[in-house]
Amino acid sequence: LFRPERRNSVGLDLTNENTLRALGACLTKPATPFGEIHGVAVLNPADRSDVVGHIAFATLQAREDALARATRAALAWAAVPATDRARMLEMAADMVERDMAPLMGLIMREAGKTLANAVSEIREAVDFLRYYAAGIRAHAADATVRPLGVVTCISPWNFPLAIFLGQVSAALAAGNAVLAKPAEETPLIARAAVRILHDAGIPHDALHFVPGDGEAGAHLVGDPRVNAVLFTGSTAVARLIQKQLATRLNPDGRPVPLIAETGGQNALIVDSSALTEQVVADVMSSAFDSAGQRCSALRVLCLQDDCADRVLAMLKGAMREWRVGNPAHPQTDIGPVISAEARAGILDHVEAMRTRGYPVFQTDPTLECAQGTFVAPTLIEIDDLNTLGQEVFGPVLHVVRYARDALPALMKAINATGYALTFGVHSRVDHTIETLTAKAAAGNVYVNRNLVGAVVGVQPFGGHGLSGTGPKAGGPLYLRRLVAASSAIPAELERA
Ligand code: TXE
Repeated sequence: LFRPERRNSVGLDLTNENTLRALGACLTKPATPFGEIHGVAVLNPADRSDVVGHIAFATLQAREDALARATRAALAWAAVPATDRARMLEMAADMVERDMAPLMGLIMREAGKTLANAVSEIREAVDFLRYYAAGIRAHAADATVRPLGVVTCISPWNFPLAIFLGQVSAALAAGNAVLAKPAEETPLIARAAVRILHDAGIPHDALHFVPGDGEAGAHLVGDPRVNAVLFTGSTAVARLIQKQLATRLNPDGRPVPLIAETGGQNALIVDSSALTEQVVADVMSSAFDSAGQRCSALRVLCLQDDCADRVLAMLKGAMREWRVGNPAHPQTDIGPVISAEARAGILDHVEAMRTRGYPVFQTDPTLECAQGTFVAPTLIEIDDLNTLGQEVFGPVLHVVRYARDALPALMKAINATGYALTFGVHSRVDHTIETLTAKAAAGNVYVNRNLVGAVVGVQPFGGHGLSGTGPKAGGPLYLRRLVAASSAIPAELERA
């Protein structure tokens, strides 16, 4: 019940020999790494001896060239009819689907994702491409929809294909020239995505691949030729970007738009009427899937005191069942965290909490984990949400018990973290569900199910406060923020 392969919806039959053979070919360590041997080596987080490929970071001069060329190309790209832009993005979606197996292998090796996670990420990427293509096609006849100019896209490593392509495809669909800076941890999958977009017809001058670190990101944000920034990553960097853009105006007189999607201290409230098995299955996937490296992931599980022992006993059993290990093994449930630094930060937090006297429960990783940056699923019992502090981006779940009459105070404390991304409630009492969901500040609220991210076109995703700013990804307002004159987009979409 609690293991993902028994309930995954990716449609891959892991008992089918042909499927496994095709996957095996993608995951085997090749004799020579992916791409040319030039630049910095990118290592597989599950096995640091596996060099996935090399990347040459863009120099200052290369970034300046990209800025100049994108600025010159912006007008020409804006003049390409929206239907043609849409067609190119749809062709790219077809190509991503065609290249699913090698892309999957690359995501698994570069980002340490499991098979199920890699497949669902590719599906999400394809959905983003088609969704924004359809979005701009719907306004193709409207000449008042004018692009902004040059858009910088800065993406993270935790969805190295889906978030990267989501940002880039939206900016391109809206007719903007794009500077795409992927996370330094996952540049190879981004490079593969950019090649696909170029092969699908997007001109090289309209889409520039600019790999680099935070300094490169700051350069691409700070340049006055940049007319909008799309960012997903940490709250701290989002703040820096906000400051950089604070005093700038676009030629249309409006502030330079920033769409930022950052982290969360996402909570789930479980009352004693909830179905324990369902709660545990949802908690497992919300807190530990992708090794907890999702902005939507569950961080704080709030259990009503009279059901807490029952839920915790079953939860610990489920945690023991999940296999932590190399994603190349099809039975693996949890892969590594992205880097040694990330692992050290997560373990420091766990040790600090242990030292402060909070009970810690942790499962044992398998032996193969010695090769990579793994963290076993961890549960920390706390007594107060004030002890939480900053988001811990890994498979670490905090648990707090509450008494029924303390529910309003608990909801207040959840909102008071300042983050507002996802929130969930598990209950079979309508009144409880209605009261809590009405009070939750979170951008995305879930009832009797797991906490997840975007379902493109169905469940737009995003938060506010410390969790981000701007319209939700995969929703109708996202494109609107990327054009200068947006009055053409119907008001009913604004309210959607
Ligand atoms: O993020 P950074 P990191 C959170 C999570 C994680 C923490 C740190 O809590 O532990 O952030 O992760 C680029 N100007 N999330 O260090 O530094 C950087 O190169 C412009 C949540 O990876 O924010 C990368 O491309 N850009 C999360 C991107 O920003 C800058 C996903 C993200 O890096 C920059 C990832 C600067 N000054 C981390 N500094 C989510 N919301 O899902 C860095 N970058």
